[in-house]
Amino acid sequence: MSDNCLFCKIIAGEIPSQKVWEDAYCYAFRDINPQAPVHVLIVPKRHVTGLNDTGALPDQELSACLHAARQIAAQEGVGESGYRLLSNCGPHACQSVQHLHFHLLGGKQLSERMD
Ligand code: DGP
Repeated sequence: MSDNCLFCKIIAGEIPSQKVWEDAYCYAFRDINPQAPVHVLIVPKRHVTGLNDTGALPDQELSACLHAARQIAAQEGVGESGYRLLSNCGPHACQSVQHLHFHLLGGKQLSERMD
């Protein structure tokens, strides 16, 4: 856990969240500002700042987030209709929380554009 990290506090239960998934390595909860009918944030429990910092995350813990995404998509009913999984890294991508997280978006037709 990193002091003053919002997502570490959410994982620890110090800040409330709408949990949708938890396993040994990752935690997932609904985004406070949803951009789609399904908008879930999937975060590793270990604090790493973002995609540039995944060298500090054991492979098993990184892959756990991806396996969780597949299962959350099914749980949320978008596994077949489709969903997008993305992670913003750095200022040009508008990363606002410095704890690695994956946005899982679905439940509507998403734009073909990625920007
Ligand atoms: P990003 O911009 O990629 O760093 O995404 C951060 C996301 O975190 C953003 O979509 C809003 C969400 N968020 C920020 N603060 C909170 C919070 O306190 N609770 C929840 N559930 N989501 C939050």
